[in-house]
Amino acid sequence: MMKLTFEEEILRDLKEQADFVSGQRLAETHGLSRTAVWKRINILKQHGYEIESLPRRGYRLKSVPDLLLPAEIRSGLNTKTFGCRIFHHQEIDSTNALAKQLAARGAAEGAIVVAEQQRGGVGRLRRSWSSPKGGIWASIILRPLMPPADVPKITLVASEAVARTIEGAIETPTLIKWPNDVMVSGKKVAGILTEIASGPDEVEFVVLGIGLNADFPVSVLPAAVRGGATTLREERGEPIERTQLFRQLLENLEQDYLRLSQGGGAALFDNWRARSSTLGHMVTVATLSGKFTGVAKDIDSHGALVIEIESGEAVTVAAGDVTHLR
Ligand code: BT5
Repeated sequence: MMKLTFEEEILRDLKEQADFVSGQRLAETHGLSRTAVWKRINILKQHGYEIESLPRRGYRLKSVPDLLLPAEIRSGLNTKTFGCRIFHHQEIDSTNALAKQLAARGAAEGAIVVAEQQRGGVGRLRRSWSSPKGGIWASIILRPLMPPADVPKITLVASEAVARTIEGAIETPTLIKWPNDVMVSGKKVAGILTEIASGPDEVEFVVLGIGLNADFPVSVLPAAVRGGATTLREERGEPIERTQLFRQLLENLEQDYLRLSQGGGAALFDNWRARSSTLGHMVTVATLSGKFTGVAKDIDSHGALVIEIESGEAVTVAAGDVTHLR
């Protein structure tokens, strides 16, 4: 378990107690002055927690905001480094952009940027990613000890972890369209954008960006995107509690990332294959060097897609957009 900040500890105490908790008691428990407790309570209030205070009785938590606040995510989070620091923003251009800046300035592995909304969310090839309120828009800083050529494996493994988490939450089969589109009922519910900073032989850092359409109706997405997209709320027909989902996501992601780092890639790739909606199908893949049509046969050890084209020849594509033909 991660070390909690004083605010997080005070919050935990308030949550455990339906009634008022005295400032004196909070001060004694945490070795703080009563003024220091009061300051922390004010910080919590600024974050949107509704806390009642009464002279002589102390403090009582009235409500917790429906936000992906660090204190909410970190309480009960069972990870080693994922979430060691969480930078939360109400609104941001792109969590990946900020995470890259933080990583370049030395932020530790496992530090996360998360936002309630993005103004300029990005997808692959600089496409735009719609990021309204109610989603989970997050970027995790990684410092993997692997050659740059192996980084695509992280994306692949992460897409399986995202899909598994979603399937657990909504109890609906969740598949992956190569390389990393997470799909429910044939529609995209989550996407992943991995960005890398590296020298020729080693990785400086990786930013793993995850966009998950969680708790909003599809109708808030732009018309051009709506047809091919879905959200967890839409699929389940009721609101989705994001904090618990995000914690589960971080736990699953970290577990697989550590397994991959320790040489467990083969088994993780098998999990990906089992969830793939692409393998075995006739597909067209649009790549920067042209289009290929054929049967998607497998992924290679780097996660590239192997297609058998009409001539019977096998073509391997490292990146591209897949259309399923049948
Ligand atoms: C992706 O790109 O799927 C990667 C998306 C990664 C977004 C996360 S959010 C946190 C982090 N910060 C960022 O700025 N980005 C990452 P790609 O495969 O290129 O898919 C992009 C295409 O998906 C767009 O061209 C649209 O057609 C469609 N799209 C856009 N927004 C969508 C949404 N919310 N849900 C489903 N599809 C969407």
